[in-house]
Amino acid sequence: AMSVPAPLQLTLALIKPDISAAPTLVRAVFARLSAAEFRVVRSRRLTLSRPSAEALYAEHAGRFFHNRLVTFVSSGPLWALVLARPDAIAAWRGLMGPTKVYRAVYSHPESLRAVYGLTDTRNGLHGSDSPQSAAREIEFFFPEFDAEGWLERERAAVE
Ligand code: RTP
Ligand code: MG
Repeated sequence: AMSVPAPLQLTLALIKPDISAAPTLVRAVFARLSAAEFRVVRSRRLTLSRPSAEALYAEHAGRFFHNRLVTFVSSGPLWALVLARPDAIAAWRGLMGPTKVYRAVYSHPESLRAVYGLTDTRNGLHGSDSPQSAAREIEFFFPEFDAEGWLERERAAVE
């Protein structure tokens, strides 16, 4: 019997300034994500202004870490990536590991945050946490990219 592949999904990944400033680390992250069978559908390197970082993380306004988070993500270059894979949202969060680096180190020592994260804030990477946030964040970084059209064409191509 033929197995039915899970449908492709898109997610938005960020390589944060602690990693993006170091080309060797960026290459290591790209090697890990391609080994995990993610496809990089769109990518751009950019530096966010502080107001843009505040807009990106508006959901965390009022949290105790909001100011240090916004300061950090606008402090240097980012890589923004649209990643495609079956179950991409959960798979990318799994590859990143837990938010807090000390947890990542103890419970998921192979995860990207365990290997490359520095602190709870400077944890190297971001991944969308739901289909809704993936759509919002893809639009935020790639307003010209037609995510639904891309998925439709990919699905049609495998049928
Ligand atoms: P992300 O949004 O970056 O993928 O991370 P996440 O869902 O795992 O974590 P979230 O709760 O959404 O937090 C967003 C980012 O805020 C920073 N943070 N710092 N205790 C702290 O200092 C603290 N807690 C969170 C991290 O950069 C986290 O990824
Ligand atoms: Mg989050």
